[in-house]
Amino acid sequence: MKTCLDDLALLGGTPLFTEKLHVGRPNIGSREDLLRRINDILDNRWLTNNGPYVNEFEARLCGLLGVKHCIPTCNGTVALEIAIRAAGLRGEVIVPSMTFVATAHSLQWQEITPVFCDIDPVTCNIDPSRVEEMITPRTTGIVGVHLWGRPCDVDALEEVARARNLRLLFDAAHAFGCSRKGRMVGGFGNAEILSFHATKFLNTFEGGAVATNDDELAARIRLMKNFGFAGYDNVIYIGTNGKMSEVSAAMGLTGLDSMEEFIEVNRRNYELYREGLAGVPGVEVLSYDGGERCNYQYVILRMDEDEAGISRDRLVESLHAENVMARRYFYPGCHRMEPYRSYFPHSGLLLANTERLAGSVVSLPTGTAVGTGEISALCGLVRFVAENGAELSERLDGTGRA
Ligand code: T4K
Repeated sequence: MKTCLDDLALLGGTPLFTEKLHVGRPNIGSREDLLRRINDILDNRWLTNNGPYVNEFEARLCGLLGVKHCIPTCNGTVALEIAIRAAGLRGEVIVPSMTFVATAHSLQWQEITPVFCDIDPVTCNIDPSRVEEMITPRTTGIVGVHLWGRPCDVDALEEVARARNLRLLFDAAHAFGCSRKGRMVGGFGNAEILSFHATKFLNTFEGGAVATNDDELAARIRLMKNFGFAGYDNVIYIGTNGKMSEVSAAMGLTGLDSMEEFIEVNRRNYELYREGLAGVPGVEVLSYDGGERCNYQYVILRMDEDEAGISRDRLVESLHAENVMARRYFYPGCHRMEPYRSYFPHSGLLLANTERLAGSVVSLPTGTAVGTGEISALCGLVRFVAENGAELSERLDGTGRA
C-alpha cells in the first residue's frame, strides 16, 4: 500500500507488483481436454483445410450466435479483408477511427479508403447521425465496430445503410458472446467479423471468423479463404489463404466449454473494479448493460484530467512503474497513425469526440489470469494516484518530466 508520494515507484519507491500484470492475458480452458483434442488431431494426421475440429467449431459458433454461417479463419484481420472483398466494398468505406488499426488497414490494404467518422461520446461507438455527413458518391459501405463489446446502434446504422444503398459490416472482434436487445452479436448487418486472438475473450491462439446469414456471401467467403478452390484443380475465384488450423479449432472448442466460467470471472473483476474505484476523483469505469449478454473482457477507465489533477498519460506512466502494464486502447486513433495521418492530415478536425476519448482511456488488466487481491491492490493504487494527482503532477513537473 502507498501512504506517501515517495512510495510510488515512479518517484523511487518499490513497485506494487513484483511481476508484470498485463492487459490481454489469454483465457485458457481445460488443458486435459485441449491436449486430448490435439492428440486426436495428430492421430488423424489431419492438421488443417476444413478438418473435423474446424467444422465442429463452426457448428458450435453458429448455434451459439444463432447464425447460418460462421466461417473460421486464421485471424480476425484476414476475416475482415475477406469479408470486405466478398461484400464488394470498394471506393470509400465509413469507419470509426476509435478502433484497433486492423479495421482501417483491412480496407486500405485493398486500396479502399477508410473515411473516419466520429463516435458518440456516450456509447463510444460510431455515431450514426454523423455517418450521413461522410457519404460521398464513392461510398460503398459502413464498417461499425462494437468497441469493448458494447454493441453499436445497429438499428440506426441499418437504417442509413438501407436508405443509401450501402453494405453494412461489423467488426465484432471484441463482442463475441455479447448481445443487443437480446440478439447475439454475429447476426447484424451483412456480416460480422470476430477475432479469436490470444488476447480476446475466446481465443484460438490466432483466429477469427465471419458470421453471416447471407448464403451467397458465405459461399464467396468460403471460396476466398481457400484460394478460390471449388473442388480439386478447379479455381473459380480470386482467393487467399485464410483457413483456420485444426489446433486452433481445438483451442476454440476447449475455450467454448469454459465460456460461462470466463464470463463469471470477468464479471466479478469488472464489479470489483467498479466498487474499488467508486468515488475516485476524475475516474470513471465504463459500464456494461447488465440486461444483455456480455463477455466483460475489457475494464476501461475514462479519466477527467481536470478533476483528477493528473493526466491520463501520467497515470499510465505511474501504473507501468508499479508493474501494471495498463494500455491506452485505442490511442491515438487510426487517423493519427500512418498512412492515414499523411493521407488525411486534417481529419482530426471532424473527430473531436474520438480525440477526447482516445486521450482519456486506460485499459486495465482483467480476465482469468488476474486475481481479486491484485484488483483490490490496483484499485488502491489508482485511488492513491488520483487523490494525490495534483501534487504528483507538480513533483513530476519539478523533475522536468513531460
Ligand atoms: N478489430 C479490432 C477491434 C481488434 O481489436 C482487433 C485485434 C482486430 C480487429 C484484429 O484481429 P486479429 O487479426 O488480431 O485477430 C493486440 C492484439 O494483437 C490484437 O489482436 C488486438 N485486436 C489488439 C487490441 O491487441 P497489441 O499490438 O496491442 O498486442 P500486444 O502484443 O501488445 O499484446 C497485448 C497484451 O496481451 C500484452 O499486454 C501482453 C498480452 N499477451 C499477448 C499475447 C499475444 C499475453 O499475455 N499473451 C499472449 O499470448 O495488439
